[in-house]
Amino acid sequence: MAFKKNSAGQWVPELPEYQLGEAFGAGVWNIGPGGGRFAPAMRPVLSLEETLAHLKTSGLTHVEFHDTEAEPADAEKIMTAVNNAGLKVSMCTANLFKRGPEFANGNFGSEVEHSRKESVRRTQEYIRTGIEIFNAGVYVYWNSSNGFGGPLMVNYKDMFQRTADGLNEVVAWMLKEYGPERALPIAIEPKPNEPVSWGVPADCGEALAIIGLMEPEYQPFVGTNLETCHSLMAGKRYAAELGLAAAAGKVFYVHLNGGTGLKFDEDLAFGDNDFGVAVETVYTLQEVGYNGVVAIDVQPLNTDTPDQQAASLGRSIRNFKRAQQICTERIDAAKLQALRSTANRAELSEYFVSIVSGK
Ligand SMILES: [Mn+2]
Repeated sequence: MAFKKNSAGQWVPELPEYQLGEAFGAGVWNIGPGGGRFAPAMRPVLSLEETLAHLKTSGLTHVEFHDTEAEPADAEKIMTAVNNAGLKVSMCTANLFKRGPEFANGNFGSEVEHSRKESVRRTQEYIRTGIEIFNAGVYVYWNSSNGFGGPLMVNYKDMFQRTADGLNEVVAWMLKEYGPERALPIAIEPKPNEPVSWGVPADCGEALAIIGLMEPEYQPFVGTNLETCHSLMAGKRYAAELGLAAAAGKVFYVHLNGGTGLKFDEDLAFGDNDFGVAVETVYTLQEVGYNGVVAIDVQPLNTDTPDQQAASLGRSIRNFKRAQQICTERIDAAKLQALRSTANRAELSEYFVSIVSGK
């Protein structure tokens, strides 16, 4: 994983190329005991080896880490366990939200200088780990605490520019240390709220706008990691968000899951709640030519038992493959495009439901 120059002389990421549906990734945080403010813990805490074994048997090929779960100092030992489990690291990400009190003020865009500096330092440290030890495919910057909580709590103009400047600083350092040939693609994962009331960037458009505020020479090294549930929370249609990122050449990675509307980050299994959305998502990934790892960011259900640690992940993969089979067997691309080009919305709706229902 790194960057190469295209025919126009621009740096573009060399994403790992798989057949869509061949490589699936998930975080070590996607299984575990559960529990929280409103739910009891239902499952035992697993060792790293047990976690990796569950991921492998559930159909995952790749694993993801926060620096809080896989500290840079432990990374070599953890990589041995990953190799032993027959997995690869597709993504790593620094925790810029819960790691310490400095991140309660936000991260790259914070008004507090110490928070900004720590964000850059932690990000650089984990990009180094991703390149030198994990051989990761992508580094994700989830906005998390970046944003604001209420009226005039930040200078809005400065907050957006500072977020871009933090990314500038990270990319400048990365290129100096490793050069474009070894640089780790950085994917911004937007989310409109939770943990902060107003997350920045909130959606794909804001993520692309922040990339547009970066120094032109650094922009090619930053793209997006769009998540289904985050898009829903922002009132957006996930597949359309994917289309926007693809039009800008910025689909560096994806996080699939499910939700039920303008609510909280439910992280439901992909396809469980709205299978039509799953079919649309898989078809859109095909249309935009996504060939990277399909990463799934879902949580177990509150009632899942100890032997169902990874049930949501396994079901997400099966739902993805079900949707993929439907796309292959039932969608006639030429017919779909003909209906689109005549703007026949009645026939388009009839066609889509017949595809999903098989009737
Ligand atoms: Mn989520």
